[in-house]
Amino acid sequence: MIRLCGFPISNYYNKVKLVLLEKGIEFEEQTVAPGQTETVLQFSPAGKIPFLLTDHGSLSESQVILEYLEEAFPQNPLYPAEPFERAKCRELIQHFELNVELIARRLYGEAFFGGSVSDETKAEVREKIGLGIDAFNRLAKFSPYIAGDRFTAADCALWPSFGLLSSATQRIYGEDFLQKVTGATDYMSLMESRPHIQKVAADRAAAMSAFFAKK
Ligand SMILES: N[C@@H](CCC(=O)N[C@@H](CS)C(=O)NCC(=O)O)C(=O)O
Repeated sequence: MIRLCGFPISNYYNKVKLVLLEKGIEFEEQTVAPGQTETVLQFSPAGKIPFLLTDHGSLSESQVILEYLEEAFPQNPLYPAEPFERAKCRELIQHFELNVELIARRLYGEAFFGGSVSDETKAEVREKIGLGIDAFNRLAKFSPYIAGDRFTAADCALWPSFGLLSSATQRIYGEDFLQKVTGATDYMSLMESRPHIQKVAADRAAAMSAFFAKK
């Protein structure tokens, strides 16, 4: 049995959850908050979520989990069959996560969690996200999916981050940086018509209401 641990407000959690749903893998969800506690560290050595519990042991890092799921459960493949196309699909994920999502994440403390971010950081992040999005625009196809005419792991990985990029930049800069991603508006509408995206979005909305009600 596969158990997905973490919480549904996390884009990386939702990335793995979408893959599990799209591939039709049976799984359970367990709410676990990230943290430097032995309860988490024994399964996820940096204290981050998501992590996976499998019959063979635990696995951390969402992209590693995606690769594992694709190999262990070949049904409903989420990567192209041809090696170069597979690599291009991974290239999209890596570019966006490293050069946009990880940079935008520096805003999340102020955008979502009541913290504050310095003006210097905001200016630096604005510039770097701009460069990251320019790079991503050179690669992304949106025809109609991120990697081309098939729904792939790139859609599972990046759709959850697109929403966060959009809300965080609107809150911090009063400007929606997702609009700078060419084709993103039509893409988001297309994604919303998919049942598993709808499920992940509904679970995320419920988790967010519960999370912010507690604060
Ligand atoms: N590279 C990791 C990133 C996971 C990550 O940053 N998760 C966040 C939640 S979205 C977290 O656990 N943050 C707590 C922390 O950084 O200590 C992955 O892909 O799984």
